[in-house]
Amino acid sequence: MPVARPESSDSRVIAHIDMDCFYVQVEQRKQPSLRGHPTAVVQYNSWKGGGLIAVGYEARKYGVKRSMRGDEAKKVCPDIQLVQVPVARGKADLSVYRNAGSEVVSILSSKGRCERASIDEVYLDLTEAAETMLAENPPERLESISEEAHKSHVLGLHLDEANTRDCVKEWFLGSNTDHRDKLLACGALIVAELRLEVLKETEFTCSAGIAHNKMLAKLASGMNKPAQQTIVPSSSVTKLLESLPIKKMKQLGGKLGTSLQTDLFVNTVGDLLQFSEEKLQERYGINTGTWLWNIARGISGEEVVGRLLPMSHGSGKTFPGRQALKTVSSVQKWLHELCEELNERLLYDLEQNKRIARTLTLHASAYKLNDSESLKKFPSKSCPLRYGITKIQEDALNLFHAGLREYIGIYHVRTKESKPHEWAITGLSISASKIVAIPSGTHSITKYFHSQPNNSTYTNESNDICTQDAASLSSSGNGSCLGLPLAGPQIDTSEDEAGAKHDMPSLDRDGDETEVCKARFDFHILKCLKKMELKMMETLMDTLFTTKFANNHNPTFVKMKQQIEGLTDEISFSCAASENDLGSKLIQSKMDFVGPGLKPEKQKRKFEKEKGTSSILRFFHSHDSSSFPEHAHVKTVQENEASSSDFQENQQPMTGTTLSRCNLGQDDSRSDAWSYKSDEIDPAVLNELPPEIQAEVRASLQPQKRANTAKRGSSIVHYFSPSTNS
Ligand code: DCP
Repeated sequence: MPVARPESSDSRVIAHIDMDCFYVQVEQRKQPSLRGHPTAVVQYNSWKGGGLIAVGYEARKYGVKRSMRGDEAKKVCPDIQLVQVPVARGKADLSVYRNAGSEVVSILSSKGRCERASIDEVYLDLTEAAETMLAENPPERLESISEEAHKSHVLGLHLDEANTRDCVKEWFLGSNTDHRDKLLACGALIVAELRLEVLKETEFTCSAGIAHNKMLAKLASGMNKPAQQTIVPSSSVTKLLESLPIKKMKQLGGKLGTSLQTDLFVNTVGDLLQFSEEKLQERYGINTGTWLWNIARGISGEEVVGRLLPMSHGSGKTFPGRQALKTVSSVQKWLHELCEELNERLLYDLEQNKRIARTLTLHASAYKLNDSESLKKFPSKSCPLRYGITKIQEDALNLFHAGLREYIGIYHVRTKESKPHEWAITGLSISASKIVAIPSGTHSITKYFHSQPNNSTYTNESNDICTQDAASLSSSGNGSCLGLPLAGPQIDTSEDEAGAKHDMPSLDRDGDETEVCKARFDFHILKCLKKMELKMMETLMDTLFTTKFANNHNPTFVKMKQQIEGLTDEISFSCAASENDLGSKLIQSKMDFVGPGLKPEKQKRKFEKEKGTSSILRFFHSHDSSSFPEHAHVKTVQENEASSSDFQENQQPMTGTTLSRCNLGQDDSRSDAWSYKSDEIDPAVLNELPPEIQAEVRASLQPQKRANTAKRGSSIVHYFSPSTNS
């Protein structure tokens, strides 16, 4: 099967720049007395001198390695200076390194498309700059090359030991080299200059690889460190890959590399040459097979993506050994800390770069005690990101609960405090992704919102939290308006790509923004409740079809089917209408719900609740229990109890018609027809619901735990139930 294959005669000029022992250099710049001394940076945890995370080159000469602990490093190098990584909120604070990396990026990005690949690595596409140099000022016309370029390593060059410098100079200036080599030579001259500039401006040294693609450039940048650069002419590629251990290749360090070693007896990248593309595709799939075939030949079409800023922000912490977290309250405490850091970075990004993140994700690692399934991974959970520290903390905790429910099963969670050692969390991280720029040319968020349709319909209300300047939100602030409202900003990366510095967003403190924020918030809630309704209608329909009376000759079945279809249409229509008419319609509906004497928060909740449930309520209003077929009945509390011995607490008898057991089934086994799985529901929808509702919906939608679910008194059922809709 043909797959687009990148040109093997690639003429791009790509550089990979990697900072040398980066954290150590940052610490040495902070404390110049450390310069020239063997130095390492250790994690804040001081057990056995702390784990080494960066080792300076002077210390490496003594055999100090990153895997060592401080005490061990002291043994092999008694003079070593161990510097602790900065700590904030009880965890490593990497902001000083991150900011130092940004300094470097802003220098490197001056010469071509720049991709920040990690905290201390950058790819540059220098093709245009190299072509221009070759056209206007080719190396062969130069009389000499810079000292830094002179020190370059040119792979495949047959160096005469005595005249290495002459050989390199000849390669750069020689007029007989091929066109692609000349382009690389231009690229290498540019990179040498850039590295010197980085040194001058930041005091950091870096190493570089210059090649015709990212893969080769990355390989080369690590070959001669520190403070050197390596060039990969295309004629040297076969030899380079011939002896390169397969696991050293990017993306082959894991399972795929192991499979190549054990299944195909491939030990070096060059060994892959013996396999046809078809054979590799057969074994590893079309794309991977072709990718392997290409890398064996040094071919890679991967582009340098113009990106100076990180694609996501994250804050995490590990809790090894006895530090593992075993209670929800300890998890909550740490989540609060992690969220505070994340929040600071989000606000900084907003201020500095006018960017907003849209997705919040929680990752955790965990283990279960006394459980044969303990290899099960703790599921990662995401939801739309709402700005404001309290919102982020609240959402993070909800995500954790959602993950925990899935990880150990909902009923165990319910009894969590009575069985504190059932699970243990060994790592927690919270990240913000899907980061987009507020459109360029928009100098303030207010103006951005003003430019959205219908903004003129919003009225002023100056005492809302949303009137806070986003730029001035502190870590304890409540910028809840900023996340939800930003529906669909157009991404414009032109400013970023050019490396231009953004103005600080200057938010006007006028009430319009408040109203826009609120209206969009309400719209968002409405939309997600509508989506819930649609899902529930689907479920009702599915359930209806599983009943005994599900045939088109049964008038009850036909009537109910029509009603569900009617309601579904109505919901769909109202969804579309509200989407098309965000603004006055929403504000008006909201105002309609505002009752005298209610506090704004309560008013909002009331509004959200009533708006979201109306159709479903109507459905249940129109179907009291007597309208169901005779054999459709509610399972009794006693029956439920018989099947729920593991759930003893927080239970109340189930009363009345419940949504979680909408009881269209005709006997006990059929009443299990409610088989909706929580993972079939768009998590984005669930996660946007008020937390108490989310919990109940998730609980209600666990098919295997149905019996237990039905017994809870304060359930989603009651929320939607006509009798408890207050
Ligand atoms: N780092 C870390 N934990 C790790 C690996 C790295 O905290 N397990 C940090 C410290 C490093 C920085 O990331 O300084 C960059 O990592 P590199 O792997 O690029 O290594 P160095 O820059 O330290 O050294 P080198 O010169 O070999 O690239």
